[in-house]
Amino acid sequence: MTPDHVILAGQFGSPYSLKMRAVLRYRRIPFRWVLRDSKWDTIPDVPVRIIPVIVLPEGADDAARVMVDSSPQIMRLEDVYKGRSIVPPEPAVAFIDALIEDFADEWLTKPMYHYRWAYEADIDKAGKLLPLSSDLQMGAEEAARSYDFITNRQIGRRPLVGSTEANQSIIEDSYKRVLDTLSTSFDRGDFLLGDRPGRGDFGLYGQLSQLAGWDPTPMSIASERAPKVVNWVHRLDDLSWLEVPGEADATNGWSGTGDLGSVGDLLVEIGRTYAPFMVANAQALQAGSGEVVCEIDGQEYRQGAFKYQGKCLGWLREGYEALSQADRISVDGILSGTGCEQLFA
Ligand SMILES: N[C@@H](CCC(=O)N[C@@H](CS)C(=O)NCC(=O)O)C(=O)O
Repeated sequence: MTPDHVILAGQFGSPYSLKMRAVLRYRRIPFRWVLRDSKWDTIPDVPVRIIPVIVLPEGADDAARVMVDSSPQIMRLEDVYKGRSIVPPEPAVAFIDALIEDFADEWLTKPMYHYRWAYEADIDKAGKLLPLSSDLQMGAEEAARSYDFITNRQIGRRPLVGSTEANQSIIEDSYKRVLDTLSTSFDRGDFLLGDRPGRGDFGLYGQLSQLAGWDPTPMSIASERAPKVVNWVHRLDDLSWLEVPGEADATNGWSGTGDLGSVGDLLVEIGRTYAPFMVANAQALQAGSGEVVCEIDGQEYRQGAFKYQGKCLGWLREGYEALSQADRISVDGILSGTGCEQLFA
């Protein structure tokens, strides 16, 4: 069957799936959501079995019609579909946006995974709910088997993303600071980089859809500490209603490079956590060492080296190198004093 629209195969408990669903809705790209691994899932095979999967319509010009990994999916959709872009036209602003997106995808996912698989109530909810996406008619015995399978597997994977007792306060404190800095941003405006959402907004939304909207422990922290963030998450889920000016419009809705004050604190958080981690991870990969050890917030942080995150930093560095000299000077000015400089040193 050849779809004449995009297919997005994902699940409700998957931050990256909801991120991509929000992007498609906001961009008004016709798509069909398919519950991955359910009886309705007949999408073609993918080389790496992760979610979400995007299947582009026939005629979308090459072999890579079936894709995983949300950031490349976003950029592919930008190529194929015009209008309501989520990439700011000014290269320096677009660069900062891409950095925020990567922070959300590669760092904020640590609190997301950690809270879900470290706390009793969260484990229990996830163990009961996640398996039902594949089969609502699942019987009690199979549900119990699936509960054991998924909770054991996911808890066993905690160290892979750094969710250990030793790292616990680093990860949890970072989540709380993200809630605080976003609350302050929403005192001033609706989105991070102007009057319209960018890649960074959607990256944050993906992880926060779970943290602030699904998993009991981080959800209660969010409603206590950051009600504006909870409301923002509800908004981001479907922004198809939001009218935005066209790209060619001089008042296109995006902040300029001189006007990024509202993300200053977030960049400091990125420089405090994600930056030392990503740099140490790249060094560990290069040295062929299995372990990342770095200092975050004056404490030692350890986890296994992660190949995909090495690639992510490589892409960011390529983006940095590709900036014109004038744009690089603007980016350097924005990042100066945030701790993010070390990513491109
Ligand atoms: N970098 C990917 C990450 C996607 C990902 O890690 N998906 C997870 C679930 S949210 C997954 O499918 N894991 C496979 C598994 O748990 O077996 C993206 O940006 O979409």
